[in-house]
Amino acid sequence: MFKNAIVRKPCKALIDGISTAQFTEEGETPIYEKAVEQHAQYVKTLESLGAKVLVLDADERYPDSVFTEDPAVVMEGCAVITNPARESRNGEKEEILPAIKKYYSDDQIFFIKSPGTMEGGDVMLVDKHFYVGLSDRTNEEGARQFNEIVTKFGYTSSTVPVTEGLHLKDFAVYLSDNNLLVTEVMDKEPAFKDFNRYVIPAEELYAINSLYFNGTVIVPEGYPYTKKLIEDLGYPVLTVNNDEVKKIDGSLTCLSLRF
Ligand code: CIR
Repeated sequence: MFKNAIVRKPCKALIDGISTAQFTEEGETPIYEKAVEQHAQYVKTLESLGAKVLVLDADERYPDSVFTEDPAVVMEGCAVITNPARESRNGEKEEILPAIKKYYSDDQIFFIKSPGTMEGGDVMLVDKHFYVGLSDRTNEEGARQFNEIVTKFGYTSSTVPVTEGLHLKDFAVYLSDNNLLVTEVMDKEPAFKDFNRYVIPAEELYAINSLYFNGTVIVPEGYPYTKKLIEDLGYPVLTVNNDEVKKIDGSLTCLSLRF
């Protein structure tokens, strides 16, 4: 069960967030007011599922700071402050630290150090095993340091290549009970061969990043195939409109740290 979540309010500078238009048309920029409303809905949804949510103030210095999943990875017993690869995001690691310190003591907090890079969007936990995506944002050295840290706390980790875009969890997401949502490419990934894999069609790519939270799955609004598939698997489903951060490559898991 997740008891806590850490989120950060969207800032006005959100319109300058990094975007490869992975999920939208080139040139679309988020509308700040709408992003604020959608974010508040996201927080309410987590609260309705039993989370106590720490809502951090917007930070105008970091356009992408709404994506609290990336500058840290949290688990039972330990937190890892990552080293975001893009310069415009790297300082987010300092800004998330005080929030992490509210829940973890100094001897439970570890740091990925240069030349290692990592972002939480590349880190997928399945029971006590972490799959770490090697991507533009997370490198071998970051994954090596991460492995060294988490093994001390009873976890294991292995790496998976990310070849289709930003982060691992844009292309493979674990729900529970061995169920994994995947792209066609990730369906063929040897590391995932023993999962019950559900291929999400390209037109619903964005909905792969659905969020399993305390027995319920939160699905982005507007993806009927994925919603039905998850319902048919027996999960209660809630939907959240995430259209504004989608324009800057942000998905549902990106918006929180959960533990
Ligand atoms: C970025 O490019 O870093 C942001 N615009 C999107 C980050 C999304 N985060 C995530 O998938 N965990």
